[in-house]
Amino acid sequence: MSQLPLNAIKHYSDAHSKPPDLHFQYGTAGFRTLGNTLDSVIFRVGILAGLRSKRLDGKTIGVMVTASHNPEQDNGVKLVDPRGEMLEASWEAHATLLANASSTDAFLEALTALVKSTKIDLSKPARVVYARDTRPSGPALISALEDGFKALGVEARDAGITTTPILHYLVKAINTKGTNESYGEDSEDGYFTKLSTSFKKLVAGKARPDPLIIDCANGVGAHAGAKLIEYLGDSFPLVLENTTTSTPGTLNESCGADFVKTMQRLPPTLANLMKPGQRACSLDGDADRLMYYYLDERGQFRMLDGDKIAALVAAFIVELVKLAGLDSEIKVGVVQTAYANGASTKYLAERLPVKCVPTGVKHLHHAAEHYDVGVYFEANGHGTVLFSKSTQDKLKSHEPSTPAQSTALNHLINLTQLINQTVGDALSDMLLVEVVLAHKSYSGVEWNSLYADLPNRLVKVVVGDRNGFKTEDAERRLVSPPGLQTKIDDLVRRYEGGRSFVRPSGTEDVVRVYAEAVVKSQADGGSPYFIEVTETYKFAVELAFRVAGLVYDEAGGDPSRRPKEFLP
Ligand code: G16
Repeated sequence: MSQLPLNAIKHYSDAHSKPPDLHFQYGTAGFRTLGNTLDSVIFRVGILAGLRSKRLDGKTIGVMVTASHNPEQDNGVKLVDPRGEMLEASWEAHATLLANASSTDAFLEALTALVKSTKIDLSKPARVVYARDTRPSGPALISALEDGFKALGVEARDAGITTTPILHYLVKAINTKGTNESYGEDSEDGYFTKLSTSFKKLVAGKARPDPLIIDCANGVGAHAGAKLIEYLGDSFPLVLENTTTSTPGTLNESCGADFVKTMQRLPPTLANLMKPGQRACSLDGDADRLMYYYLDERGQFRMLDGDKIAALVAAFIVELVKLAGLDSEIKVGVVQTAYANGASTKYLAERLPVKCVPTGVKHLHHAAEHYDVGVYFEANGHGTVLFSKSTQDKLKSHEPSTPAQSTALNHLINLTQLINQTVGDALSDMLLVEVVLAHKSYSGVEWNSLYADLPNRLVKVVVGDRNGFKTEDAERRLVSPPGLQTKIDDLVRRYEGGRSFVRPSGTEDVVRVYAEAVVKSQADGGSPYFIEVTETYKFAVELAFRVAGLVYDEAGGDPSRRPKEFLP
Protein backbone atom coordinates (compact mmCIF):
# COMPACT_ATOMS: atom_id res chain seq x y z
CA MET A 1 0.00 0.00 0.00
CA SER A 2 1.54 3.27 -1.01
CA GLN A 3 -1.66 5.32 -0.78
CA LEU A 4 -4.22 5.54 2.00
CA PRO A 5 -7.14 3.16 1.27
CA LEU A 6 -9.54 6.10 1.21
CA ASN A 7 -12.54 4.11 -0.04
CA ALA A 8 -12.27 1.51 2.70
CA ILE A 9 -11.72 4.16 5.34
CA LYS A 10 -14.71 6.12 4.06
CA HIS A 11 -16.89 3.01 4.12
CA TYR A 12 -16.10 2.23 7.75
CA SER A 13 -15.94 5.86 8.88
CA ASP A 14 -19.51 6.48 7.74
CA ALA A 15 -20.59 3.84 10.24
CA HIS A 16 -18.70 5.61 13.07
CA SER A 17 -19.65 9.23 12.69
CA LYS A 18 -18.51 11.83 15.18
CA PRO A 19 -21.25 13.14 17.47
CA PRO A 20 -21.74 16.83 16.68
CA ASP A 21 -21.04 19.35 19.46
CA LEU A 22 -18.58 17.13 21.33
CA HIS A 23 -14.91 17.99 21.60
CA PHE A 24 -12.47 15.21 22.46
CA GLN A 25 -9.02 15.66 23.91
CA TYR A 26 -6.10 13.26 24.29
CA GLY A 27 -5.40 14.07 27.97
CA THR A 28 -3.36 12.79 30.91
CA ALA A 29 -4.02 9.18 29.95
CA GLY A 30 -5.48 9.27 26.45
CA PHE A 31 -9.11 9.98 25.58
CA ARG A 32 -11.44 9.52 28.52
CA THR A 33 -15.11 10.41 28.82
CA LEU A 34 -18.58 8.80 28.77
CA GLY A 35 -18.25 5.40 27.09
CA ASN A 36 -21.33 5.89 24.93
CA THR A 37 -19.80 8.92 23.18
CA LEU A 38 -16.52 7.29 22.19
CA ASP A 39 -17.42 5.14 19.16
CA SER A 40 -15.95 7.48 16.51
CA VAL A 41 -12.90 8.28 18.65
CA ILE A 42 -11.99 4.63 19.11
CA PHE A 43 -12.52 3.83 15.42
CA ARG A 44 -10.17 6.67 14.50
CA VAL A 45 -7.63 5.60 17.13
CA GLY A 46 -7.54 2.20 15.38
CA ILE A 47 -6.38 3.92 12.20
CA LEU A 48 -4.00 6.23 14.05
CA ALA A 49 -2.36 3.27 15.82
CA GLY A 50 -1.80 1.60 12.43
CA LEU A 51 -0.23 4.77 11.04
CA ARG A 52 1.99 5.13 14.11
CA SER A 53 3.19 1.58 13.53
CA LYS A 54 3.92 2.30 9.86
CA ARG A 55 5.78 5.44 10.89
CA LEU A 56 7.93 3.31 13.17
CA ASP A 57 8.79 0.76 10.54
CA GLY A 58 6.13 -1.77 11.47
CA LYS A 59 6.92 -1.89 15.20
CA THR A 60 3.94 -3.04 17.26
CA ILE A 61 1.85 -0.31 18.90
CA GLY A 62 -0.47 -1.00 21.85
CA VAL A 63 -4.06 0.17 22.24
CA MET A 64 -5.74 -0.12 25.65
CA VAL A 65 -9.45 0.51 26.00
CA THR A 66 -9.98 1.50 29.63
CA ALA A 67 -10.99 4.36 31.88
CA SER A 68 -8.99 3.01 34.79
CA HIS A 69 -10.12 4.69 38.02
CA ASN A 70 -13.07 6.54 36.46
CA PRO A 71 -16.68 5.58 37.15
CA GLU A 72 -18.15 2.64 35.26
CA GLN A 73 -20.06 4.69 32.69
CA ASP A 74 -16.81 6.26 31.47
CA ASN A 75 -14.41 4.63 29.09
CA GLY A 76 -11.29 5.65 27.25
CA VAL A 77 -8.39 4.65 25.09
CA LYS A 78 -4.67 5.16 25.21
CA LEU A 79 -1.85 4.29 22.84
CA VAL A 80 1.35 2.56 23.86
CA ASP A 81 4.61 3.16 21.99
CA PRO A 82 6.97 0.30 21.01
CA ARG A 83 9.11 0.27 24.15
CA GLY A 84 5.96 -0.07 26.23
CA GLU A 85 5.84 3.57 27.21
CA MET A 86 3.09 6.15 26.67
CA LEU A 87 2.52 7.61 23.19
CA GLU A 88 5.07 10.26 22.17
CA ALA A 89 3.67 13.68 23.13
CA SER A 90 3.72 15.14 19.60
CA TRP A 91 1.29 12.41 18.46
CA GLU A 92 -1.21 13.33 21.18
CA ALA A 93 -1.99 16.44 19.15
CA HIS A 94 -2.51 14.31 16.01
CA ALA A 95 -4.87 12.08 17.97
CA THR A 96 -6.89 15.09 19.18
CA LEU A 97 -7.05 16.54 15.67
CA LEU A 98 -8.26 13.30 14.08
CA ALA A 99 -10.82 12.68 16.82
CA ASN A 100 -12.39 16.08 16.22
CA ALA A 101 -12.69 16.00 12.42
CA SER A 102 -16.38 16.82 12.00
CA SER A 103 -17.21 14.49 9.08
CA THR A 104 -15.80 11.56 7.13
CA ASP A 105 -14.47 13.95 4.49
CA ALA A 106 -12.78 16.10 7.13
CA PHE A 107 -11.33 12.94 8.70
CA LEU A 108 -9.91 11.74 5.35
CA GLU A 109 -8.41 15.16 4.79
CA ALA A 110 -6.81 15.18 8.26
CA LEU A 111 -5.41 11.68 7.68
CA THR A 112 -3.91 12.67 4.35
CA ALA A 113 -2.32 15.72 5.93
CA LEU A 114 -0.94 13.62 8.80
CA VAL A 115 0.64 11.08 6.44
CA LYS A 116 2.30 13.93 4.59
CA SER A 117 3.46 15.98 7.57
CA THR A 118 4.89 13.02 9.48
CA LYS A 119 6.33 11.42 6.33
CA ILE A 120 4.68 8.04 6.82
CA ASP A 121 5.78 5.35 4.37
CA LEU A 122 2.47 3.63 3.70
CA SER A 123 4.17 0.58 2.23
CA LYS A 124 5.39 -0.41 5.72
CA PRO A 125 3.40 -2.94 7.74
CA ALA A 126 1.01 -1.81 10.49
CA ARG A 127 1.01 -3.96 13.65
CA VAL A 128 -1.07 -3.40 16.76
CA VAL A 129 -1.82 -5.35 19.95
CA TYR A 130 -4.96 -4.34 21.83
CA ALA A 131 -6.88 -5.12 24.99
CA ARG A 132 -9.69 -3.82 27.17
CA ASP A 133 -10.76 -3.78 30.80
CA THR A 134 -14.07 -5.16 32.12
CA ARG A 135 -16.29 -2.11 31.51
CA PRO A 136 -19.72 -2.90 29.98
CA SER A 137 -19.07 -0.44 27.12
CA GLY A 138 -15.85 -2.29 26.22
CA PRO A 139 -17.09 -4.87 23.66
CA ALA A 140 -18.83 -2.30 21.41
CA LEU A 141 -15.81 -0.01 21.54
CA ILE A 142 -13.50 -2.88 20.67
CA SER A 143 -15.55 -3.59 17.56
CA ALA A 144 -15.21 0.09 16.55
CA LEU A 145 -11.47 -0.24 17.08
CA GLU A 146 -11.40 -3.39 14.94
CA ASP A 147 -13.24 -1.55 12.16
CA GLY A 148 -10.40 0.99 12.25
CA PHE A 149 -7.91 -1.86 11.86
CA LYS A 150 -9.87 -3.35 8.95
CA ALA A 151 -10.12 0.04 7.23
CA LEU A 152 -6.34 0.46 7.18
CA GLY A 153 -5.39 -3.22 6.88
CA VAL A 154 -3.67 -3.49 10.28
CA GLU A 155 -2.22 -6.81 11.48
CA ALA A 156 -3.96 -6.77 14.84
CA ARG A 157 -3.47 -9.07 17.81
CA ASP A 158 -6.27 -9.28 20.37
CA ALA A 159 -4.91 -9.58 23.92
CA GLY A 160 -8.47 -9.86 25.25
CA ILE A 161 -9.52 -8.63 28.67
CA THR A 162 -6.42 -7.78 30.63
CA THR A 163 -4.75 -5.13 32.76
CA THR A 164 -3.17 -1.99 31.35
CA PRO A 165 0.31 -2.96 32.62
CA ILE A 166 0.07 -6.40 31.01
CA LEU A 167 -0.73 -4.72 27.69
CA HIS A 168 2.33 -2.47 28.12
CA TYR A 169 4.41 -5.56 28.94
CA LEU A 170 3.16 -7.32 25.80
CA VAL A 171 4.04 -4.37 23.57
CA LYS A 172 7.60 -4.33 24.83
CA ALA A 173 7.93 -8.12 24.77
CA ILE A 174 6.70 -8.30 21.17
CA ASN A 175 9.05 -5.54 20.00
CA THR A 176 12.12 -6.94 21.74
CA LYS A 177 11.47 -10.59 20.89
CA GLY A 178 14.59 -12.38 19.66
CA THR A 179 16.86 -9.41 20.43
CA ASN A 180 19.44 -9.15 23.20
CA GLU A 181 17.04 -6.80 24.98
CA SER A 182 14.26 -9.39 25.12
CA TYR A 183 11.76 -8.34 27.78
CA GLY A 184 10.19 -11.79 28.20
CA GLU A 185 7.78 -14.14 26.45
CA ASP A 186 5.11 -12.12 24.66
CA SER A 187 2.16 -13.68 26.45
CA GLU A 188 0.31 -13.40 29.75
CA ASP A 189 2.04 -16.61 30.74
CA GLY A 190 5.39 -14.93 30.04
CA TYR A 191 4.38 -11.99 32.23
CA PHE A 192 3.24 -14.06 35.20
CA THR A 193 6.21 -16.41 34.92
CA LYS A 194 8.64 -13.48 34.90
CA LEU A 195 7.05 -11.85 37.94
CA SER A 196 6.54 -14.98 40.01
CA THR A 197 9.97 -16.46 39.29
CA SER A 198 11.83 -13.33 40.33
CA PHE A 199 9.58 -12.87 43.37
CA LYS A 200 10.29 -16.41 44.58
CA LYS A 201 14.03 -15.87 44.18
CA LEU A 202 13.87 -12.59 46.09
CA VAL A 203 11.98 -13.99 49.07
CA ALA A 204 13.80 -17.35 49.22
CA GLY A 205 14.77 -18.04 52.83
CA LYS A 206 12.50 -15.30 54.21
CA ALA A 207 9.50 -15.98 56.43
CA ARG A 208 6.35 -16.58 54.38
CA PRO A 209 4.24 -13.37 54.50
CA ASP A 210 0.80 -13.40 56.14
CA PRO A 211 -2.06 -13.59 53.64
CA LEU A 212 -2.58 -10.27 51.90
CA ILE A 213 -6.08 -9.00 51.16
CA ILE A 214 -6.34 -7.42 47.71
CA ASP A 215 -9.29 -5.17 46.88
CA CYS A 216 -9.61 -5.66 43.11
CA ALA A 217 -11.99 -2.68 42.61
CA ASN A 218 -14.40 -5.13 40.91
CA GLY A 219 -12.22 -4.72 37.85
CA VAL A 220 -9.83 -6.59 35.62
CA GLY A 221 -7.31 -6.90 38.45
CA ALA A 222 -9.57 -9.65 39.78
CA HIS A 223 -8.82 -11.78 36.70
CA ALA A 224 -5.10 -11.04 36.80
CA GLY A 225 -4.96 -11.56 40.57
CA ALA A 226 -6.55 -15.00 40.22
CA LYS A 227 -3.90 -15.96 37.64
CA LEU A 228 -1.09 -14.58 39.79
CA ILE A 229 -2.23 -16.80 42.67
CA GLU A 230 -1.67 -19.88 40.50
CA TYR A 231 1.85 -18.80 39.58
CA LEU A 232 2.84 -17.83 43.12
CA GLY A 233 1.69 -21.14 44.58
CA ASP A 234 2.59 -21.39 48.27
CA SER A 235 5.16 -18.60 48.16
CA PHE A 236 2.64 -15.89 49.00
CA PRO A 237 -1.04 -16.32 49.94
CA LEU A 238 -3.36 -13.71 48.40
CA VAL A 239 -7.03 -13.17 49.29
CA LEU A 240 -8.96 -11.44 46.51
CA GLU A 241 -11.92 -9.21 47.42
CA ASN A 242 -14.22 -7.03 45.29
CA THR A 243 -14.00 -9.37 42.34
CA THR A 244 -17.50 -9.03 40.85
CA THR A 245 -16.53 -7.91 37.38
CA SER A 246 -19.86 -8.70 35.74
CA THR A 247 -22.27 -7.03 38.17
CA PRO A 248 -23.30 -3.65 36.71
CA GLY A 249 -22.46 -0.60 38.79
CA THR A 250 -19.76 -2.15 40.94
CA LEU A 251 -16.52 -1.14 39.19
CA ASN A 252 -14.53 1.30 41.37
CA GLU A 253 -17.71 1.85 43.41
CA SER A 254 -16.78 2.48 47.07
CA CYS A 255 -13.63 0.47 46.51
CA GLY A 256 -10.34 0.56 44.64
CA ALA A 257 -7.19 2.63 44.93
CA ASP A 258 -8.76 5.97 44.01
CA PHE A 259 -11.55 5.57 46.59
CA VAL A 260 -9.02 4.75 49.31
CA LYS A 261 -6.71 7.63 48.43
CA THR A 262 -9.45 10.24 48.07
CA MET A 263 -11.58 9.17 51.02
CA GLN A 264 -8.63 8.08 53.17
CA ARG A 265 -10.56 5.13 54.48
CA LEU A 266 -11.15 1.42 54.05
CA PRO A 267 -13.43 0.20 51.29
CA PRO A 268 -16.58 -0.65 53.32
CA THR A 269 -16.57 -4.23 52.02
CA LEU A 270 -13.25 -4.86 53.78
CA ALA A 271 -14.32 -3.46 57.14
CA ASN A 272 -15.33 -6.80 58.63
CA LEU A 273 -12.46 -8.73 57.12
CA MET A 274 -9.53 -6.84 58.53
CA LYS A 275 -8.05 -7.28 61.95
CA PRO A 276 -5.66 -4.90 63.74
CA GLY A 277 -2.15 -5.23 62.30
CA GLN A 278 -3.38 -6.76 59.06
CA ARG A 279 -2.16 -5.37 55.75
CA ALA A 280 -4.26 -5.00 52.64
CA CYS A 281 -4.08 -3.17 49.35
CA SER A 282 -6.38 -1.80 46.67
CA LEU A 283 -5.93 -1.84 42.90
CA ASP A 284 -7.78 0.47 40.53
CA GLY A 285 -10.05 -0.47 37.62
CA ASP A 286 -7.23 -1.46 35.26
CA ALA A 287 -4.71 -2.51 37.92
CA ASP A 288 -2.04 0.09 37.33
CA ARG A 289 -2.37 1.82 40.72
CA LEU A 290 -1.74 0.41 44.17
CA MET A 291 -2.63 1.69 47.62
CA TYR A 292 -1.59 -0.16 50.78
CA TYR A 293 -3.09 0.25 54.24
CA TYR A 294 -3.47 -1.50 57.57
CA LEU A 295 -5.38 -1.17 60.80
CA ASP A 296 -3.32 -0.13 63.79
CA GLU A 297 -3.68 -1.71 67.23
CA ARG A 298 -6.66 0.54 67.96
CA GLY A 299 -8.28 -0.55 64.72
CA GLN A 300 -7.57 2.82 63.05
CA PHE A 301 -7.06 2.97 59.30
CA ARG A 302 -3.50 3.83 58.23
CA MET A 303 -2.79 4.53 54.59
CA LEU A 304 0.45 3.68 52.81
CA ASP A 305 0.17 5.52 49.52
CA GLY A 306 2.39 5.99 46.48
CA ASP A 307 4.68 8.33 48.43
CA LYS A 308 5.18 5.73 51.14
CA ILE A 309 5.84 3.08 48.48
CA ALA A 310 8.47 5.35 46.88
CA ALA A 311 10.19 5.93 50.24
CA LEU A 312 10.22 2.21 51.07
CA VAL A 313 11.45 1.08 47.67
CA ALA A 314 14.01 3.86 47.06
CA ALA A 315 15.66 3.29 50.45
CA PHE A 316 15.84 -0.47 49.77
CA ILE A 317 17.43 -0.04 46.36
CA VAL A 318 19.95 2.49 47.68
CA GLU A 319 20.89 -0.01 50.40
CA LEU A 320 21.33 -2.86 47.90
CA VAL A 321 23.41 -0.71 45.55
CA LYS A 322 25.68 0.12 48.49
CA LEU A 323 25.89 -3.49 49.63
CA ALA A 324 26.78 -4.52 46.08
CA GLY A 325 29.69 -2.06 46.14
CA LEU A 326 28.21 0.02 43.33
CA ASP A 327 27.27 3.20 45.16
CA SER A 328 29.89 5.30 43.41
CA GLU A 329 28.66 4.13 40.00
CA ILE A 330 24.88 3.87 40.30
CA LYS A 331 22.87 6.88 41.43
CA VAL A 332 19.25 6.51 42.51
CA GLY A 333 16.81 9.39 42.08
CA VAL A 334 13.10 9.92 42.76
CA VAL A 335 10.39 11.66 40.74
CA GLN A 336 7.16 12.95 42.29
CA THR A 337 4.34 15.35 41.46
CA ALA A 338 2.84 18.26 43.40
CA TYR A 339 0.47 15.75 45.05
CA ALA A 340 3.38 14.17 46.93
CA ASN A 341 2.93 14.74 50.62
CA GLY A 342 5.31 17.46 51.83
CA ALA A 343 6.66 15.11 54.50
CA SER A 344 7.56 12.50 51.88
CA THR A 345 9.39 15.05 49.76
CA LYS A 346 11.34 16.22 52.82
CA TYR A 347 12.19 12.63 53.82
CA LEU A 348 13.34 11.69 50.34
CA ALA A 349 15.15 14.93 49.52
CA GLU A 350 17.29 14.54 52.64
CA ARG A 351 18.58 11.28 51.16
CA LEU A 352 18.31 11.43 47.36
CA PRO A 353 17.83 13.73 44.39
CA VAL A 354 14.08 14.42 44.00
CA LYS A 355 12.38 16.03 41.02
CA CYS A 356 8.81 17.35 40.79
CA VAL A 357 6.98 17.12 37.44
CA PRO A 358 3.38 17.62 36.24
CA THR A 359 0.77 14.92 36.87
CA GLY A 360 0.70 11.96 34.51
CA VAL A 361 2.93 8.92 34.41
CA LYS A 362 4.30 9.98 31.05
CA HIS A 363 5.96 13.00 32.72
CA LEU A 364 7.28 10.98 35.63
CA HIS A 365 8.54 8.21 33.38
CA HIS A 366 10.56 10.55 31.19
CA ALA A 367 12.08 12.34 34.18
CA ALA A 368 12.99 9.01 35.81
CA GLU A 369 14.87 7.97 32.66
CA HIS A 370 17.50 10.59 33.54
CA TYR A 371 18.65 8.65 36.60
CA ASP A 372 20.66 5.41 36.71
CA VAL A 373 17.80 4.05 38.79
CA GLY A 374 14.72 6.26 38.70
CA VAL A 375 12.00 5.59 41.28
CA TYR A 376 8.75 7.32 40.39
CA PHE A 377 5.44 7.17 42.14
CA GLU A 378 2.45 9.46 42.14
CA ALA A 379 0.79 9.79 45.54
CA ASN A 380 -2.24 8.03 44.02
CA GLY A 381 -0.22 4.81 43.82
CA HIS A 382 0.79 4.94 40.16
CA GLY A 383 4.48 4.28 39.62
CA THR A 384 7.42 2.01 39.00
CA VAL A 385 11.22 1.90 39.00
CA LEU A 386 13.40 2.29 35.90
CA PHE A 387 16.89 0.81 35.62
CA SER A 388 18.77 2.48 32.76
CA LYS A 389 20.29 0.27 30.07
CA SER A 390 23.82 1.07 31.28
CA THR A 391 22.82 0.25 34.88
CA GLN A 392 21.40 -3.09 33.80
CA ASP A 393 24.59 -3.83 31.85
CA LYS A 394 26.67 -2.84 34.88
CA LEU A 395 24.70 -5.17 37.13
CA LYS A 396 25.29 -8.05 34.71
CA SER A 397 29.01 -7.43 34.28
CA HIS A 398 30.01 -6.36 37.80
CA GLU A 399 32.37 -8.79 39.56
CA PRO A 400 31.42 -8.91 43.25
CA SER A 401 34.35 -9.17 45.65
CA THR A 402 32.53 -10.69 48.64
CA PRO A 403 29.61 -13.09 49.12
CA ALA A 404 27.58 -10.20 50.58
CA GLN A 405 28.20 -8.15 47.43
CA SER A 406 27.21 -11.09 45.29
CA THR A 407 23.92 -11.53 47.17
CA ALA A 408 23.04 -7.84 46.88
CA LEU A 409 23.90 -7.88 43.19
CA ASN A 410 21.63 -10.86 42.57
CA HIS A 411 18.82 -9.14 44.43
CA LEU A 412 19.21 -6.09 42.21
CA ILE A 413 19.18 -8.22 39.07
CA ASN A 414 16.05 -10.02 40.26
CA LEU A 415 14.41 -6.66 40.99
CA THR A 416 14.96 -5.63 37.37
CA GLN A 417 12.91 -8.73 36.44
CA LEU A 418 10.22 -8.33 39.09
CA ILE A 419 9.50 -4.69 38.32
CA ASN A 420 7.39 -3.91 35.27
CA GLN A 421 9.56 -1.11 33.95
CA THR A 422 7.19 -0.14 31.16
CA VAL A 423 4.60 1.54 33.41
CA GLY A 424 3.05 1.52 36.89
CA ASP A 425 1.78 -1.99 37.59
CA ALA A 426 -0.22 -2.70 40.74
CA LEU A 427 0.58 -6.42 40.85
CA SER A 428 4.29 -6.03 40.16
CA ASP A 429 4.46 -3.13 42.65
CA MET A 430 2.61 -5.20 45.24
CA LEU A 431 5.18 -8.01 44.94
CA LEU A 432 7.97 -5.42 45.12
CA VAL A 433 6.57 -3.98 48.35
CA GLU A 434 6.26 -7.47 49.83
CA VAL A 435 9.87 -8.24 48.92
CA VAL A 436 11.08 -5.12 50.73
CA LEU A 437 8.89 -5.81 53.77
CA ALA A 438 10.18 -9.39 53.91
CA HIS A 439 13.82 -8.26 53.66
CA LYS A 440 13.42 -5.52 56.27
CA SER A 441 11.11 -7.61 58.52
CA TYR A 442 8.75 -4.64 58.51
CA SER A 443 5.08 -4.72 59.30
CA GLY A 444 2.86 -1.86 58.16
CA VAL A 445 3.71 -0.05 61.40
CA GLU A 446 7.48 0.15 60.75
CA TRP A 447 6.89 1.03 57.12
CA ASN A 448 4.46 3.78 58.07
CA SER A 449 6.89 5.23 60.58
CA LEU A 450 9.50 6.10 57.92
CA TYR A 451 7.91 9.56 58.14
CA ALA A 452 4.57 10.99 59.30
CA ASP A 453 2.32 12.32 56.55
CA LEU A 454 1.25 15.95 56.78
CA PRO A 455 -2.55 16.02 57.06
CA ASN A 456 -3.95 16.51 53.56
CA ARG A 457 -7.14 16.44 51.56
CA LEU A 458 -8.14 16.17 47.90
CA VAL A 459 -11.39 17.69 46.68
CA LYS A 460 -13.00 17.57 43.24
CA VAL A 461 -14.88 20.63 42.03
CA VAL A 462 -17.34 20.35 39.16
CA VAL A 463 -17.05 23.46 36.99
CA GLY A 464 -18.52 24.63 33.70
CA ASP A 465 -15.21 24.62 31.83
CA ARG A 466 -12.11 23.16 33.41
CA ASN A 467 -10.04 24.35 30.42
CA GLY A 468 -10.19 27.86 31.86
CA PHE A 469 -7.75 26.66 34.53
CA LYS A 470 -4.09 26.89 33.49
CA THR A 471 -1.05 26.14 35.63
CA GLU A 472 2.72 26.60 35.77
CA ASP A 473 5.63 25.43 37.96
CA ALA A 474 4.80 21.69 37.69
CA GLU A 475 1.12 22.53 38.31
CA ARG A 476 1.83 24.16 41.65
CA ARG A 477 0.54 27.59 40.65
CA LEU A 478 -2.43 28.83 38.64
CA VAL A 479 -1.89 31.39 35.91
CA SER A 480 -5.54 31.40 34.88
CA PRO A 481 -8.18 32.42 35.90
CA PRO A 482 -6.21 35.59 36.63
CA GLY A 483 -6.07 36.62 40.27
CA LEU A 484 -7.21 33.29 41.70
CA GLN A 485 -3.71 32.20 42.75
CA THR A 486 -3.32 35.36 44.86
CA LYS A 487 -6.56 34.55 46.69
CA ILE A 488 -5.36 30.96 47.26
CA ASP A 489 -2.04 32.28 48.60
CA ASP A 490 -3.91 34.53 51.04
CA LEU A 491 -5.87 31.56 52.37
CA VAL A 492 -2.84 29.28 52.58
CA ARG A 493 -0.98 31.85 54.69
CA ARG A 494 -3.60 31.43 57.39
CA TYR A 495 -2.50 27.83 58.05
CA GLU A 496 0.79 26.67 59.50
CA GLY A 497 2.36 24.09 57.21
CA GLY A 498 -0.25 25.17 54.66
CA ARG A 499 0.08 24.28 50.97
CA SER A 500 -2.59 24.10 48.33
CA PHE A 501 -2.79 23.96 44.56
CA VAL A 502 -5.49 23.73 41.94
CA ARG A 503 -5.32 22.04 38.53
CA PRO A 504 -7.74 20.76 35.91
CA SER A 505 -7.98 16.97 35.79
CA GLY A 506 -6.88 15.34 32.54
CA THR A 507 -9.09 12.29 33.07
CA GLU A 508 -12.32 13.60 34.62
CA ASP A 509 -14.42 16.67 33.96
CA VAL A 510 -13.44 18.32 37.25
CA VAL A 511 -10.90 20.66 38.77
CA ARG A 512 -8.83 19.08 41.54
CA VAL A 513 -7.90 20.88 44.74
CA TYR A 514 -5.17 19.59 47.02
CA ALA A 515 -4.36 21.02 50.44
CA GLU A 516 -2.04 20.28 53.32
CA ALA A 517 -2.17 22.06 56.65
CA VAL A 518 -1.07 21.37 60.18
CA VAL A 519 -2.66 24.07 62.35
CA LYS A 520 -4.86 27.04 61.60
CA SER A 521 -3.27 30.36 62.40
CA GLN A 522 -4.77 31.98 65.54
CA ALA A 523 -5.58 35.11 63.59
CA ASP A 524 -8.04 33.32 61.34
CA GLY A 525 -11.71 32.90 62.23
CA GLY A 526 -13.90 29.79 61.75
CA SER A 527 -14.87 28.38 58.42
CA PRO A 528 -18.42 28.05 57.12
CA TYR A 529 -17.46 24.87 55.24
CA PHE A 530 -16.42 22.85 58.18
CA ILE A 531 -17.37 19.21 58.00
CA GLU A 532 -17.12 16.45 60.52
CA VAL A 533 -13.65 14.90 60.50
CA THR A 534 -11.15 13.65 62.99
CA GLU A 535 -9.09 16.28 64.80
CA THR A 536 -5.86 15.30 63.09
CA TYR A 537 -6.65 16.51 59.66
CA LYS A 538 -9.50 18.97 60.07
CA PHE A 539 -7.39 21.96 59.09
CA ALA A 540 -6.26 20.35 55.85
CA VAL A 541 -9.90 19.57 55.09
CA GLU A 542 -10.93 23.08 55.95
CA LEU A 543 -8.25 24.63 53.76
CA ALA A 544 -9.10 22.29 50.86
CA PHE A 545 -12.78 23.18 51.06
CA ARG A 546 -12.11 26.90 51.35
CA VAL A 547 -9.90 26.79 48.25
CA ALA A 548 -12.55 24.67 46.54
CA GLY A 549 -15.01 27.44 47.44
CA LEU A 550 -12.82 29.99 45.67
CA VAL A 551 -12.59 27.76 42.61
CA TYR A 552 -16.33 27.22 42.58
CA ASP A 553 -17.04 30.94 42.79
CA GLU A 554 -14.51 31.71 40.10
CA ALA A 555 -16.02 29.16 37.74
CA GLY A 556 -19.42 30.75 38.16
CA GLY A 557 -21.18 27.89 39.92
CA ASP A 558 -24.73 27.96 41.24
CA PRO A 559 -24.47 29.32 44.84
CA SER A 560 -27.21 26.99 46.09
CA ARG A 561 -24.97 24.02 45.26
CA ARG A 562 -22.12 25.31 47.36
CA PRO A 563 -20.39 23.74 49.27
CA LYS A 564 -22.06 20.28 49.33
CA GLU A 565 -21.12 19.75 45.70
CA PHE A 566 -17.49 19.70 46.75
CA LEU A 567 -17.77 16.40 48.51
CA PRO A 568 -15.97 13.85 46.33
C1 G16 B 1 -4.19 8.57 35.11
C2 G16 B 1 -2.74 8.86 34.85
C3 G16 B 1 -2.06 9.21 36.14
C4 G16 B 1 -2.77 10.38 36.80
C5 G16 B 1 -4.26 10.08 36.94
C6 G16 B 1 -5.07 11.26 37.41
O1 G16 B 1 -4.29 7.47 35.97
O2 G16 B 1 -2.15 7.74 34.25
O3 G16 B 1 -0.73 9.52 35.88
O4 G16 B 1 -2.26 10.63 38.06
O5 G16 B 1 -4.80 9.68 35.70
O6 G16 B 1 -4.92 12.30 36.48
P1 G16 B 1 -5.76 13.61 36.52
O7 G16 B 1 -5.58 14.19 37.90
O8 G16 B 1 -5.21 14.47 35.44
O9 G16 B 1 -7.21 13.24 36.33
P2 G16 B 1 -5.28 6.27 35.68
O10 G16 B 1 -4.94 5.28 36.74
O11 G16 B 1 -6.66 6.81 35.79
O12 G16 B 1 -4.93 5.83 34.29
